[in-house]
Order: sequence, then structure tokens, then C-alpha cells
Amino acid sequence: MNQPKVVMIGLGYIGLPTAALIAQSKMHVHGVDINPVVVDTINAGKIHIVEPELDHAVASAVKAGFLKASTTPVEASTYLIVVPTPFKAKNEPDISFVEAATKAIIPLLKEDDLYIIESTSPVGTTEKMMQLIYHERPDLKGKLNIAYCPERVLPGNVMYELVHNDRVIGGVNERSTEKAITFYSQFIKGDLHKTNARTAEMCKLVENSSRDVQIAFANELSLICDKADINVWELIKLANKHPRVNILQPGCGVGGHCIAVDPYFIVSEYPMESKIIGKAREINNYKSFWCAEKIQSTKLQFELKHGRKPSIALMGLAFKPNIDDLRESPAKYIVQKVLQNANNEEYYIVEPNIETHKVFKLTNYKEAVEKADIIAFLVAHKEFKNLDISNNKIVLDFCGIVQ
Ligand code: SAJ
Repeated sequence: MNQPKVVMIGLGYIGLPTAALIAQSKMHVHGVDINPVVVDTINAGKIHIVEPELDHAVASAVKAGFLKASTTPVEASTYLIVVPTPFKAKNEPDISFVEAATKAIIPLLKEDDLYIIESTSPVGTTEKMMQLIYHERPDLKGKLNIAYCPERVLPGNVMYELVHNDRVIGGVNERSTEKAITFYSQFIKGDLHKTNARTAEMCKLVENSSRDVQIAFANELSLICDKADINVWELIKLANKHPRVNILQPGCGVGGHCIAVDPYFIVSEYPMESKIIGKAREINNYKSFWCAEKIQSTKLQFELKHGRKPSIALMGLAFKPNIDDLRESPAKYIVQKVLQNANNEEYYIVEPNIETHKVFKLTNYKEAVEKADIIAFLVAHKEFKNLDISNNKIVLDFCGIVQ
């Protein structure tokens, strides 16, 4: 096969859809992943992640010979870094995967190549990688196009949003920005907005941090209303009738590996300045603890009042409504915490989006609501809407499903 135009390093829930999309635009893509099982799965035209329409896109791209996966990179003219940027113990960002991916391609780089980081990264990462590249390859100094271009797709709608969402394109210089714009305009229909690398890096972090702060405001309201004996759902609905107010929804905490994580990229770099951002993280984490305590105290009050142990339905394990992803889920944390304090009560654990779970015995949601004395709604799954709940049940609504 002739030399691929694009090397995509990282074939996860962003890298693989992006690679398939580029391949569908008839550009040869050489995908790289450290996991040989992932590589073999993709080369067989199959996928290893759950994302609507991705299976068809990968199968057709592989079949047409525009997408090939491997554990090592090859020479190309555009290199995309889309690997994880996890957190070390004390909320310190870890860019070691970005560094490793960059080091793997440094020997392959030639004049006028395009190098792009898409991974969520601390501000200054793209410049750090530029220095790393030029340190190893002084012959290329000033002759490469280097940019940072974050993604903002919603899991479950990736194949549509990758094409239609606007993108922020941040080069280390004008020429790099232009080169990246030319590349992305071959397969993106959304507007491409020019800026510099640092601003693009911060933009991604700010998008998710702003949402985390907004959710923290809603969660704080739920704590206040619990004390003030006000229905927080009614309160927010009324406040949002104001033409310029848009308060988000309280929940049982903030999950997923984006909104709950990205703010720490800012707090760890600017601890003295990021007061609201840091406090919002504390509030959203505390909310999950608060929900577990609420269930605990409700259990004890029931026993005192009725002289017997209650049965409890715990409704939802996923990190957000109507998905099957339990990673970084506050609901799962709450269920684990409540079960740690189990004392001969009967528990019905419900998650309509999965069949089985390796730790929890799952119960059908209708049966759980029928049998339980206490029903704690943790995640606003659509199956939980308009359930017929007899009024002798105690309902704890942490996600506004009952309203
Ligand atoms: N949540 C609330 N109340 C709300 C909204 C959300 O409690 O009103 C909770 C959800 O239940 C969930 C968490 O917040 O636990 C995050 O859910 P989400 O739907 O807000 O976000 P993600 O993580 O699925 O996707 C976000 C999106 N970012 C923004 O909306 C600014 C997506 O566009 C990003 O691409 C993605 O993070 C990412 O990968 O960064």
C-alpha cells in the first residue's frame, strides 16, 4: 500500500471514530494502539467500543483498504495523538502517554509534516512536545506544523458530532494553524476556529469546567432546598422561566472521565486562582457522599418507625442517564457505600441498560419498585419515568425523575 497520509495514535472512543471518518474521506489512515487485541479487532473490521454507527464506519473503511491498524507507527504526512491523559494520585495530570506517542513518531518526521495533539492536556503540553521533537530532531527546528485541536463530542453521538461540531484549531504559529485547518476541513462540516495552542488547550478544559461549575450550583441548591423544605426541581423549573436563566439539574454527583476530571487540569496548574473551579469539584464529589448518607438515615428512621428492617431499591448504576457506561459513576459509588453499611436489609439494585454485573445482583426495575419500602432514584433513566409508585413507599429522588 502507498504511504498513508495519516497516522492516528490511540484507537479509543475518540481515536477510532476519527480514524474511520478520515478513512471515509478516502485518506489512507494507519491507526496505532498499544493493545494488540484492539489492533486485531480493527483489522478484522470489527470494533472494541460501544458507539452507534461506528461498527459500520470501521468495517467499510477497513474493507476499502483506507484503514489499517498496527502497534507501531509508519511514515505519513499527518500525525494525530489521541491517547489518554489520566491523573496521577494527587490529581496531577499524566502526559506520559502523549510523550510516548510523540517519541514513537519523532524518527519518522520530515519537513512540513503536520503533528496534532487532540488529547485533553494541561496548558503548555503542545509547546513541551514541540521542544521534545526539536531536541531530538534539531534538523526540523521551525520546519514542522504543530497544533492542538481538542474534540468535544458526546459519547453516544460521536459519529455525528465529529463531523458537525465546531472545532478550535490552535497552532504553535500561524502556518501550523493554517495547515491544521486545511487538514480538518477535508472531513469536518462544523466551523473551524483559529487560535494558538495554549488557548486551544485551555478552551477544552474551560468548556468542561464551566459545566462542572454549573452542575455544582444545581447540586448546592439541592442541599439548600433539602434543608429549606423546598422542592428543588420545582424551584429550578420556575427560575429557568426567566429568559436569561438556565440552571442545570442536580444529580447524585458528577461522573464520567471528562467533566469530573478536566477541571483538575486547571486547579493543579493554577491552584491559587481557580477557587470556584476547585470548590465546584468538592461540591460535586460531596453530593455523592451526601446521597449515601441520606439513604443511610432514611433506612434508620424507617426501622425506628416500623420496628423492622426496610427493603431498599437503588435505581441506576450508570454515570449518566440512558447509557450503559458505569466507569467513574457516582451512582455506583453510592451503591457500594450503602452496601458497606448493610445490616440485614434487603437490597434491589437496578440498572436497565445492562443485563448482568460482576459484583451486583441486578433486579428488574418494576419488581424493585414493587417490593421495596424505600426507593432511591440515583440516575434519571427513561425507564424510571412515570412509574406507578404506591404512596406507602418512601421515595428519595436524587435526579429529578419523579418531579
Ligand atoms: N450531570 C448532572 N446534571 C446536569 C448535567 C450533567 O448531574 O445537568 C452529570 C451527568 O449525570 C454525568 C456528568 O454530569 O454524571 C457528565 O455528564 P455530561 O453529559 O455533562 O458530560 P459527558 O461527560 O458525557 O460529556 C462532556 C461534554 N462536555 C460538555 O457538555 C461541555 C462533551 O461535549 C465532551 O466532549 C465530553 O464531556 C468530553 O469528552 O470532554
